Amino acid sequence: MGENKLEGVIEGMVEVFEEYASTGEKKHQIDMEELKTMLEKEVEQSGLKDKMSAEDLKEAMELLDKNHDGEVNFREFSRCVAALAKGYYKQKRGKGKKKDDS
Ligand SMILES: [Ca+2]
Repeated sequence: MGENKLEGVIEGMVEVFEEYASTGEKKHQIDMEELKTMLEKEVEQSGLKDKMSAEDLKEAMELLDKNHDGEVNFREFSRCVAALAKGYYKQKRGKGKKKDDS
C-alpha cells in the first residue's frame, strides 16, 4: 500500500480485481462465480450478503458487464467502483446535511 490515500485506493482497487479475477478460468476477467464471492466478501452494507439471490447476482452482472461477454473486465470493474463511490459520497453528504440542519 502507498503512503498517501489516493495511491492506496488505486492499489486497493487493482488488488481486489486481481484477487477475484485470478481464481476462475480467465485470469483477467471476473465471472459470475467470482462476482458472487467478491460481493459476499467485500460488501457488508445493509445485509446484502444474506439478501442477495441468484437473480440479484444476474442483475448485478448484467449491470456491470457493459460489453455483454459474461465477464467483468477491469474497465467494467473500475466503472462499478466509481459508481459505488459516487453513491457513498452522496449518502455521506446527505447525512452530513441533515445533521447540519437539525
Ligand atoms: Ca464484460
